[in-house]
Amino acid sequence: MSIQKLQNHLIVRNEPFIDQAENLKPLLNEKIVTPISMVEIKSDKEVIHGWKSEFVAPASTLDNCVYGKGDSVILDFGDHQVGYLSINIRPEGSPPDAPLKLKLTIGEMPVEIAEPFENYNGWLSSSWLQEETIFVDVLPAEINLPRRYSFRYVKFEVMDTSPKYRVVFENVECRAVSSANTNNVKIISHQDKQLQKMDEISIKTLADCMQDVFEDGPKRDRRLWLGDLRLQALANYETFKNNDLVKRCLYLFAGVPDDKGKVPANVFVAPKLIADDTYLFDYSLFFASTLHDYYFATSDIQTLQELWPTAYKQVEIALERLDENHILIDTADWWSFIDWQEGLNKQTPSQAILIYTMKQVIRLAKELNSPEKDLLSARLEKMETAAKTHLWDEQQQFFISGAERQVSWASQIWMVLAGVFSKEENQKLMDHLLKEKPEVGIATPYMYHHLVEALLVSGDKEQAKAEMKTYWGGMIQYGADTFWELYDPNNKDFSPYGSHLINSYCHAWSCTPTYLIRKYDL
Ligand code: RAM
Repeated sequence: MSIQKLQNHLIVRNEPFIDQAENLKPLLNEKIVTPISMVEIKSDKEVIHGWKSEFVAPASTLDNCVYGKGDSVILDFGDHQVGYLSINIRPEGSPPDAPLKLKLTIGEMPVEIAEPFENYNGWLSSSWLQEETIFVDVLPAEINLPRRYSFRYVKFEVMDTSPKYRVVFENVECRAVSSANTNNVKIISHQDKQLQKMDEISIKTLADCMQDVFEDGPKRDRRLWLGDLRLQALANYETFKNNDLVKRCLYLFAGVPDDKGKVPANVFVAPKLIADDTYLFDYSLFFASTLHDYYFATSDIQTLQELWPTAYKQVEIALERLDENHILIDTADWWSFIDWQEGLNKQTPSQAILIYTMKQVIRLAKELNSPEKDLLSARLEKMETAAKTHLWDEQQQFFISGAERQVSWASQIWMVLAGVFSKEENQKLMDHLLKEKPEVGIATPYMYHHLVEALLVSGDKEQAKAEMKTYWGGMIQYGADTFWELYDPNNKDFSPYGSHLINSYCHAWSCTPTYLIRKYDL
């Protein structure tokens, strides 16, 4: 995998939109959380990554423990937290005649505590791995760590005190933060306990990702990605209903298009709003899709009117990639995300996403009574026919993608969601997919979400539930407190980044079971 790095990246800032986003900045709710126990991390081949935590003592006994050079303790907060850590440290013995050197390792999963970060060799920056080494000159001390962490476990390792004193840790606390409106969530009590649990964990996942913006992962990348936003917004309408946060995020993207009008795949919000120099064909289109969903969830016509030109522009730019047959041109140098699946050809799933988005944009154009609706409908018809003519392999009964005529799960799933076939034909295609299981499969919960939704729109509720139970249910079985960025039931160490240490274990695009359960009444 390579990364996009653009030179001469021109951004046309829309200050009124940026101000609008600023006005919608949420207040963060705070909650003080304390650890529940001291644990050990033990090797166990049966569990995910080969590490599990084991209870040692209640956390209330921590202030009876004295730690000297080479000693360590691991605290378990009992659940996933996003927030700021503070600790009181008291010396014991002679007056402290040297600074305390303390190392902290902070992890969402036992593996992050057990495997040394020095051994990390993935291609994303190791600076995402959560650790600190602090030197404390004066004791006793109250330490307030400046960074926000995403974690369940914290390890304290005393690197050195002096031969004359040791230390005691007291009042370890996390000031947990989230902008989620928990009061708005309707409690459901599902007869199926597994679905009930899935719903709860999804909601927790979404809440922990809801900060100043909808972050993709509070551990990594801690930023607003369009593909993640679209799914978070859908889950949000069914739960927290923090609709202004969706609106804020839409204005953030609309505030920093490039000189052609294209919105970036993700933005940074500090030190000020900055568009990343990463553009993804599908993610830019999802601006329009997210606006569509927002409008139909809120009826906020004013926002629709203001953001319509930005949404329409994304479709216009996407349409420029069509060849004379109304099929997307597939070149080696274009970027569409779709999934982290190795070797996945993006042409057909991207064509499907364009069709999917155009249908939503046409719906919006009708709401606005905009003249573009007829033009869009005409283009859409041609693209759908083209997909059935050039991308459908009658013999294999599958959509193919790219010059290699690749049959992937992503192509079938997105074509079903795009609705190019009738419901019955879609059902047949999904059955065929699940039976034949083409080799180019699914790598992320993001694509799994689309698999489940494709089953639901083609009318197979039971199969949809079964897939959710093996997939998100699998994460629960391995002790997930929040749903993960990556999970491959057949390769538990999977990471597209070269190491599972850097994976995020509370990730936006994995929060959708609550949407699927509530929206489709599962
Ligand atoms: C990864 C993250 C993020 C996603 C992008 C495309 O960096 O998982 O959530 O949207 O990929």
